[in-house]
Amino acid sequence: MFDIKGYIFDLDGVIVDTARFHFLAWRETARELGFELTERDNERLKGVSRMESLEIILRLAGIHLDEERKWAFTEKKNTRYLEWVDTLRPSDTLPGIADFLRSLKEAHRPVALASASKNARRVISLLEIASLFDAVIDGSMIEKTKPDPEIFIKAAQALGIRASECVVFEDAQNGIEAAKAAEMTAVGVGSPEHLGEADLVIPDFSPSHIYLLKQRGIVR
Ligand code: B16
Ligand code: MG
Repeated sequence: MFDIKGYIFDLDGVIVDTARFHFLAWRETARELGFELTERDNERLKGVSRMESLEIILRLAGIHLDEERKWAFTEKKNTRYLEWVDTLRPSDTLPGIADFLRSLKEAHRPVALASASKNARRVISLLEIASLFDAVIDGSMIEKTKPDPEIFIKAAQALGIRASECVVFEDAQNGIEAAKAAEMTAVGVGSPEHLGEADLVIPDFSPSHIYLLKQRGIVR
C-alpha cells in the first residue's frame, strides 16, 4: 500500500508535448553541422539536459566541437526552441492533466514540478498552470540530470515531504530510474514497453486512468 503525501510531475511528455519542439529545433541546428537528426534519435534526447543532448548528437554525427562552439550551438538551439514554445496556449496541455492538477490543488495536496528544462517556468506560465504548483525545480537548480535522483529529492525537500511519501509522474525511462533511486513511487505516463520499471503505467490522465490511480491507492 502506498502512503502518498506529495505529488511530483515531470514537464515534457507528462504535462505538455514539448518534445516535438525540441526535435524541430535540434534538427535545424544539427543540419548546420551537416547531420540529419531522425525522430528515432530524438527519443534519446528526452529528459536529458540541453548540453547532454548536444553531446549525444555530436556522438551520433561523429563530430568534435570545442567548448565555445558547443555553447554557441546550444544557444542557437534554445533560441529556435523558444520560438516554438512561445506559441503554447492553455489548450496545449496533455489530456486530463490540467483537471488532475486542479483537483490536487482543491484537495490541498502538495504538488511540485521537476523538469530538466531551464525553460520550465516559462512553459507553465504560458500554459497558465503555474499557480497549481507549490514548488518548481528546473534545470537551473540541479547539478546532475536524471537518472540521478537529485531533481526529485530537491522537489520533495521543497515540499517538506519525505521522499518515500512522494509519487513521481514521468514519461522517460531515465526519469523512472531517478524516481526509484530516490525511493519514490513511480508512475509512468506513456507505454509500458518503455516504462517497465514503473510501479504503474498509465497512457494519460483521462478520468478512467485517474480512477485507476485511486484504486491503487496512489491518489486519495
Ligand atoms: P531546456 P523534462 C527536458 O524536459 C526535455 O525532455 C529534454 O529533451 C530537454 O533537453 C531538457 O528538458 C532541457 O530543456 O533546453 O529547455 O533546458 O522532460 O525534464 O521536463
Ligand atoms: Mg519528460
